[in-house]
Amino acid sequence: MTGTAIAELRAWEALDSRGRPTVGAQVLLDGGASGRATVPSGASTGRHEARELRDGGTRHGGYGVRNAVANVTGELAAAVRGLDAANQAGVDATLRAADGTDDLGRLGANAVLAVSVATAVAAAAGQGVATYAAVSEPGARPLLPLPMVNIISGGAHAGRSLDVQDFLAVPLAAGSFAEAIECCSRVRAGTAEVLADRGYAVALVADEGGLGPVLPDNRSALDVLVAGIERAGLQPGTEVGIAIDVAATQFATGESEYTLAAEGGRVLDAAGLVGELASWCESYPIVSIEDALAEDDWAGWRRATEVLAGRQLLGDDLFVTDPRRLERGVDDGVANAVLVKPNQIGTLTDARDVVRRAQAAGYTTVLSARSGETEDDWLADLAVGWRTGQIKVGSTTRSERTAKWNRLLQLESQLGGGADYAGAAALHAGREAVR
Ligand code: 2PG
Ligand code: MG
Repeated sequence: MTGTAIAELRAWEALDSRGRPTVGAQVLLDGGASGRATVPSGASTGRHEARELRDGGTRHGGYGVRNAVANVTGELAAAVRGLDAANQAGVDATLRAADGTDDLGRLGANAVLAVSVATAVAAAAGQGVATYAAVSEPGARPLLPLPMVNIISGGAHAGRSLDVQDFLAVPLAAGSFAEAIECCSRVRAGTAEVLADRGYAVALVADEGGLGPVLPDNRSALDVLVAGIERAGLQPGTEVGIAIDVAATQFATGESEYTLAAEGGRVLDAAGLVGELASWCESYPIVSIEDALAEDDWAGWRRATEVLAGRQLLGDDLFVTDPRRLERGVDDGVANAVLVKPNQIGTLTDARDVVRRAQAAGYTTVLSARSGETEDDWLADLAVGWRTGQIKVGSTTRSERTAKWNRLLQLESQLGGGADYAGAAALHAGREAVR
């Protein structure tokens, strides 16, 4: 009896923020402590992501997760019962072995991740420490991340009203996480005012709480965001930068061919798309570009890395939190930053490994929620404990988004001088080392 040995697993079908089923799991330890977790789900998913198990059929339009739930209480429980929850790597390796497939598609990446996260939460409870502390390296200082906050949404999160999926605010001048969130909240309010003045509807929000106006083209969204920053009384470029998630996989219409449906079906090759992005960078204070090219357009990505250098070039669908794809990127000099989504790879140990490898290679790291989320806040603890430096969880509205911001606000307030705030330096951290 260690007190942190896994005694029992429970699981249930929960709902995510899109109203679709997701897996909830609870890990109970022999000492009486327990931890629970619900897992997120993406909409603009990459082809190389770990595979969620969905039931199919008519229940919940085929999105049910009863089989994944049964796998938690069945095969996965049998595999991890008796293991020490405080040995996350040991539990995660056992979960992976129990599934036996590369993409965790047999028992479901949703089932595996729910157990992996609930194990971390339970281990923290069993040791009487907060989750951020339990997941951090011994002696490492907690680091509050620089947030990038969704202001305007397009793509798969907003009925494809725009081709680019996310237009985000990056608070460059804030001295604390609380100041950073206040700044972004003001930008969102300012942008909503600008849109309302111009006759756009702002009452309905997109999947991640961002505004989802049907604007004439992608540049107009950048114009509106700059106007929103100014309306908030802030200076674009010095106080607030812009990040975009192009999510180009979503509008790739061939190998290295991209069709901007929201711009009258304009077709671009990789060089054309990179040129378009470069021209946006000349007109707007863009500090970070995610998924500039599609997930398998390595040649286009190489070009983007050269042409758009000087900015954070963030791989999401490109790397899918997979150490092997990251390795290829580092070897080929592709991108300079990694978006880290635990459910893309399926276990906390693998996701954390990607953070470590990225940072060792001089790549910056942005921990990210999914467009389908729950009110759970474990992601905030991972950002602080793992010292990712940056976080992206959507906008400052909708409770599944504010749950994460609120946990970070709580941690900053409680930790006081016992934690650092990453600030805008996180956009460049480590990169100088490899230049
Ligand atoms: C992304 C995410 C989060 P989804 O593309 O970065 O914004 O979206 O979860 O739908 O993949
Ligand atoms: Mg993305």
